[in-house]
Amino acid sequence: MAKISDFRSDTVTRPTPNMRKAMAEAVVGDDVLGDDPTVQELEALAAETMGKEAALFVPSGTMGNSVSVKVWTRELEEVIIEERSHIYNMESTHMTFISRVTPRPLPSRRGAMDPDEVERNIRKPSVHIPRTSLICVENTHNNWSGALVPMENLRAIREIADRHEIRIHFDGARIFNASVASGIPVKEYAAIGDSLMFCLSKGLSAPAGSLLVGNKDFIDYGRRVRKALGGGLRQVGVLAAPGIVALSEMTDRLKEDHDRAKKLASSISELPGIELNPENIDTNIIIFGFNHPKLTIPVFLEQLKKREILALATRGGIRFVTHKDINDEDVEKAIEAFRQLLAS
Ligand code: TLP
Repeated sequence: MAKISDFRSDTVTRPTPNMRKAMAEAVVGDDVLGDDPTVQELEALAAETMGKEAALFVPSGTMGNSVSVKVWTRELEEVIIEERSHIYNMESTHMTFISRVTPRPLPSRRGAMDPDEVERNIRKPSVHIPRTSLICVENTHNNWSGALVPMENLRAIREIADRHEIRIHFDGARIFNASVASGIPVKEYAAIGDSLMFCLSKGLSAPAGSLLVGNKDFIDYGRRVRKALGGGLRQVGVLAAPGIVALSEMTDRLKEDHDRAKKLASSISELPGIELNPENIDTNIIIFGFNHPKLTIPVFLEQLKKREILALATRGGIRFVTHKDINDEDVEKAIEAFRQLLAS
């Protein structure tokens, strides 16, 4: 059987042989009772890597973001958030559903909100008006085609947050992609946020899990919120063990994914129907508009599927993501399929 080239997301990555081995050999205990040494090792490694006091292992990125918003906010408060962000668009409305706060979405330049506009939108409470208590940032920015948000922009927003005594939560699901693309250490990104969430289960290829990092009080309260949301797991060292492998062995190779995404983007950008500036591809996500005289998006995706190439329709276009289980041959196969299908 021909290999399926699965470009739908970096979440489809399978665990490596070293991860499988680590899972089989993990020393475990009941983590809700604080007894799992492998989870403790992963949390210590995560806190150390990000330069924060403490860390919490959570089942998913969505739960990490939900816990963070819940810890930093109260009812009758508001959260400033970029309008295409994952938290606002793709996490089933947990801001209102769990935290009971209103999002205040702001536009951006490829994920970078204008700091002056952020400041103008900070609201002091009155009988009519909620208090702004949190700003959320995201880097790399998924729905902006994996854009790298500039460090100067994040620092400017941090400065405003400090001036107004507002917290920042950083959705760093792909923070290692950001670090590899920019050369800026993850600790510097983590310093922007009072809390940061990052995922083990995307480009780093672990089967599940994300980490929250922050100060000890944030993590202690976050642990209680995680339990309340049903995220306290028992012998979960079997999932923390591949997470340790992910952090120790899988971060440097992300550059390969970025190079392949750039190759794919520059090879297809001139083809009829493709609306894509390859210069906007900073990391491993390619989102392009599709406007072909003969093919619709669903028909094009179906044609690709017949050639064992999977991708996703996304708002306004199509998304291709490169990752560990996509190699040069998959990229060549996709380029060839684009050429044949779009020329015809
Ligand atoms: N993103 C997923 C889907 O939800 C679209 C993907 O395939 O890219 N923050 C960011 C920036 C994310 O991209 C994601 C997942 C999450 C948070 C949530 O992580 P999970 O899926 O672990 O809940």
